[in-house]
Amino acid sequence: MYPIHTRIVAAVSLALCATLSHAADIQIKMSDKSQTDGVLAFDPGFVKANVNDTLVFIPAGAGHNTRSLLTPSGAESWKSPYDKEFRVKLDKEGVYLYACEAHKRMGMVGVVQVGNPINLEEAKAKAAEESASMVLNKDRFTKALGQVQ
Ligand SMILES: [Cu+2]
Repeated sequence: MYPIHTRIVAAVSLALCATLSHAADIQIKMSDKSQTDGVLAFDPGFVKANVNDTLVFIPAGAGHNTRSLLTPSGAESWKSPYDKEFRVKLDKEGVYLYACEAHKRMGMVGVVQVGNPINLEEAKAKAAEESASMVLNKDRFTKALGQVQ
């Protein structure tokens, strides 16, 4: 028989695993060319997530990063190093906009919806402002935001 404290630790670990198993990792590739969306793209460019899920940005080409452009009230902004896998925990509901800093003007941007899109109007306004300075893929934000529901 294991000592009592070992059994308690095991029981607590098990309970913790059961809780955490509801949270998912959602992979987003930072691509030179996406299968579905053309050159210089986050793939997928739109994801719908639940609170406590984690985005995992994965380099699938060189010279990309991810930086938030808009996050819901109370959520932390982020800025990743270039060419590194990067994780973003989503702990507030709402709409998130982000871009690759090197290729924002080429429309290398993405949208995440977490739970209810409580700040959708604000996100649309910010997306329109950012899209105005893009020279390529100008409709990416509009297309991604069109999938919010
Ligand atoms: Cu890039």
